[in-house]
Amino acid sequence: MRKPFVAGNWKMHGSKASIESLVKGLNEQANQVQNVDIAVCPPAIYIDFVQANLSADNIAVGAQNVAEEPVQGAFTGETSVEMAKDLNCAYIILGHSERRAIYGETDAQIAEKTKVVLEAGLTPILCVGETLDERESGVMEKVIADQLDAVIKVVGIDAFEKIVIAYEPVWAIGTGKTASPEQAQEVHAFIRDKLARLNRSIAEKVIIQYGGSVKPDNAAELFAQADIDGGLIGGASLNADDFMAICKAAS
Ligand code: G2H
Repeated sequence: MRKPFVAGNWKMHGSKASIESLVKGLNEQANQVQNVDIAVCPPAIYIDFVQANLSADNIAVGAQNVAEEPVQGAFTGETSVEMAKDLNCAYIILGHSERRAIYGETDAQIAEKTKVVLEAGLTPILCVGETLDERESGVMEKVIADQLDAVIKVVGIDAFEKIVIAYEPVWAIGTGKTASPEQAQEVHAFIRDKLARLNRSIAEKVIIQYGGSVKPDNAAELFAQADIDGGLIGGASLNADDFMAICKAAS
């Protein structure tokens, strides 16, 4: 019922040369993947270059973050959602754990960014997830519920019809450790149940991606879980063969 969605989060990786070759690989293989929504999220400075080189019409482009200020202004170093829209981005990753942990983004800021992205007509990919400490001390569900509640408070539950959620356990990000399919499924079901208490039909439709060391050899098992609707892929999205293998595993 839900169409799987796989997005590549390139983080702060790449050069014109490496991106040209990565996009060439994606163009060559994209037609092998059916019935999966696909996006790539390059560093902002390369978005236009990716758009110029990407010929695969089943791959959308997104950004990894935007400012809370939607349009323009004196905000040195920031990128607005209107700028991302101007470059034909369809998605914006928000609240990635690296934004939360390294740049101090708060639940309230992420909620505000979600609002401006929705108002611009783009789709937020809202990241939530717990640290290892939080998991081990038994507050995992509370942490994830608080991250979701902050956004629900600002945009309302109905807006989740237009939001993609990415569950990314912080301890599994870029570490080579993946949540087991059962561990991931348990949290995905928790997220869907939480939303269902507010609006069952939206909860059934919302796409919940899994992110955290997804690779070609573990993707199929993760995506086979009932509440896992695709993935947000970091390291493995920098290799066209690996990323396309993961996209195929979602179909
Ligand atoms: C988690 C993920 C992509 P990786 O951050 O957002 O990265 O697949 O490298 O763990």
